[in-house]
Amino acid sequence: MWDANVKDKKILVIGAARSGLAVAGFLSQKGALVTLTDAKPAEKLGHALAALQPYKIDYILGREPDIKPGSFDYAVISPGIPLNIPLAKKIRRARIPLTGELEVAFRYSQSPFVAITGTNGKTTTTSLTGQIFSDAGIPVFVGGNIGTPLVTEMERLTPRHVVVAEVSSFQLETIETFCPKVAVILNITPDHLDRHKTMKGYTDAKARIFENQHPDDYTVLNYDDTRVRKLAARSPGQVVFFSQKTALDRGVFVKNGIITVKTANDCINVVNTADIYIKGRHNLENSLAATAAGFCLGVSPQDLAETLKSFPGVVHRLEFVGKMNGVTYVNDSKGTNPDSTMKALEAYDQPIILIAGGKNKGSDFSKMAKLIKKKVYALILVGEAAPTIRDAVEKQGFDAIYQAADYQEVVSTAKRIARPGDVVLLSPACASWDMFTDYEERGNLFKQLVLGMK
Ligand code: UMA
Repeated sequence: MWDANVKDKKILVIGAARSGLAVAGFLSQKGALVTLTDAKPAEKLGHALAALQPYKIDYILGREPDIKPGSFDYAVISPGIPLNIPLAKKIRRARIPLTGELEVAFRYSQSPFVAITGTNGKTTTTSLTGQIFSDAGIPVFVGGNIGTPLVTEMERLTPRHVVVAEVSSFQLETIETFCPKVAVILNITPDHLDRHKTMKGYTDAKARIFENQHPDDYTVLNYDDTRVRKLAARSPGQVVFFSQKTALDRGVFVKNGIITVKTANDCINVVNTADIYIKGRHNLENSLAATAAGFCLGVSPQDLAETLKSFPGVVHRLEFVGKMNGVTYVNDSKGTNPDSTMKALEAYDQPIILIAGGKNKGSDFSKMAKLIKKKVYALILVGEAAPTIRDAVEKQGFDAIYQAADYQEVVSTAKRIARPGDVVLLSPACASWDMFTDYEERGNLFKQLVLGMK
């Protein structure tokens, strides 16, 4: 069991990137004796470690630390590192408690958490929910899987703040007491099966978001997603469903084109769906979830409506990059699984030139291939998963396929084949880790190359 007083405790932090660097600095500042380890040697970590110069930290880089019972009091593992690596196994065998930065942040927080998970839409819903609180005059901190580690900010925040945290299945795997006031699950479709192995494993990891809740906490669940709906029975909190399709007895739903909140005593119209700034079916799902989260914590229907009408969306998610020679370029680098890419394809009526490929996470591309056959004019493949996606689309009789070696070639090919009126859509259906540090680096390079064409 993690003790918040870490003075003189020996703590091993595993992974020296965003999450690990933040937690190492934080714990060192609290008087812990921190050892930071990473599989990469120092020279491959570049300037990353410079941020930790003010702290007294031991480094074990490019090799594994020796683990014996008692070598460390605790270990904190970064979310991207699978829990079945030999080092993690040794830590468990030595009975050293192993946790993650999300749990550490929660232990030091005085603020209620709104935690948002799901396969797709997490980032948009997290940003939108943060905006809802901020516009309503409630001090808010937005972080987590969205890219900003939570731990460093926790002690600055007061009980009046709300922490809106995007949480991933990876982060949830290492929680212990994490208990959000509001837990949101948007949807669950196949993703990260290379790590979780089965849909059951993946769903169970997501369901951990509400496992420590109490009866006065809220679990916001998507009624339209059967897998998510079924989780209601497992939640110790008050379940609040949201739905695009069904007028619920209680919950948040669309009726006659209006987002409606129905409670035991009231039925409130929040906003006409046509007036919501971010468009598309998937964004309506995100808007319903954010409305439910805001409503649970007392945001008024008027304030909810104002934000829904003005929130412009997030970068790397169906982000308009520019229009050149009549061709629209869209960056959806955050489309890192087939379901997400299918949602992006559904958002356009024009002919699409789709850029896909990257690191495959064990996904099945057959359903996406059917939609590609229906909606895509040309497919540009790049990265490790290119042959697998090619196989899937060829099985559907689709052959307008171009192969690119890198993103320079991706963009030059798109430019060469695009016709006025086409949409060039980067929505890779894969992680970026075969060629980039993360999807942001991939999206930024794409935007830079596209804008460089001007
Ligand atoms: N490493 C080892 N040993 C290993 C494997 C990796 O030491 O066996 C080291 C690497 O050399 C590297 C570090 O671990 O230095 C990487 O750790 P990390 O992958 O956890 O990356 P961080 O930069 O710390 O980012 C993590 C999240 N990354 C992942 O979950 C993969 C970020 O989510 C998150 O924003 C950040 O913490 C802050 O909370 C990114 C993500 O892609 C956006 N998330 C996945 C997704 O959204 O699909 C889950």
